[in-house]
Amino acid sequence: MTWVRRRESTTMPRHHRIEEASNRTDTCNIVIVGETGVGKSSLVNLITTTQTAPTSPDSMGCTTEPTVYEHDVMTQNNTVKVQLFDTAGLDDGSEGTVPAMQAQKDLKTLLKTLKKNRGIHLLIYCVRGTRDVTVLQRNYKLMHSNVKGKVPIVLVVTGLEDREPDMESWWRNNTTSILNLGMNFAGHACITALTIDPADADKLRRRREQSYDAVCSLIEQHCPQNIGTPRVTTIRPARFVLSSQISVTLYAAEP
Ligand SMILES: Nc1nc2c(ncn2[C@@H]2O[C@H](COP(=O)(O)OP(=O)(O)OP(=O)(O)O)[C@@H](O)[C@H]2O)c(=O)[nH]1
Ligand SMILES: [Mg+2]
Repeated sequence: MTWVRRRESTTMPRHHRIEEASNRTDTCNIVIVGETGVGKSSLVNLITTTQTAPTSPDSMGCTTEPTVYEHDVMTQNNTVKVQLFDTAGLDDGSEGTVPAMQAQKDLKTLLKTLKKNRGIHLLIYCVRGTRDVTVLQRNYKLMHSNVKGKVPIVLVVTGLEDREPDMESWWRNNTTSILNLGMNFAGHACITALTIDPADADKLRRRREQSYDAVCSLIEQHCPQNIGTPRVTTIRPARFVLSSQISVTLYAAEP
């Protein structure tokens, strides 16, 4: 498996890096969108089984500009080469690190750049399971108006590590409200994106594993299967148990 974070470059302006990524013909382009602090960057780390995307509990906003992460997602039947576009939180207000208007403008520019080049294959709307569903409508409308039904939008609900009887019960309890609010998702995953450490209980580990599988399955279902070929095919690693060692291995594989 190879893992590459697009590195910051002092010589190439940011829009060129996104432009370059948007021109790649061999990847599935996935854009992750949502409010500040809902777990967008943690979701990147869940998918890539690394801690490379910076995360923070700070309500002021951690991700300040669109950042692209390249990864081979291994599913049960396939390997899908993806570019994950992590974005700034949409609801920072005017006080946050990235004011709401700027975050919306950056998102619009990113989506436009991708559309003009190789396209967007999947939009992930990342939300926190503790929030009332009525507040999800505003950003859903924003995303929908940007892609006009041409790109599947899937919902990823984070923060469900303690949800009983299971994480999926969030969806069962909220499906009707979501439909009544006019939100139509092509798929969903109810997850925890919490980082696991060796001292965590088995239940949390299992839920994190389920979360990984659910998100990879969403990607497999919604990304075209015939984009490019995997760089290297490996046996799925023993994730979470040896996460720090795996990070080292992944970085060692960087070209
Ligand atoms: N309990 C819990 N915490 C989570 C989960 N996912 C993320 N977090 C925590 O929430 C905080 C914010 O996570 P980030 O991944 O930085 O959120 P973000 O959406 O990228 O935030 P911005 O970049 O600021 O927009 C961090 O402290 C994470 O550890 C989850 O599923 N459950
Ligand atoms: Mg972030």
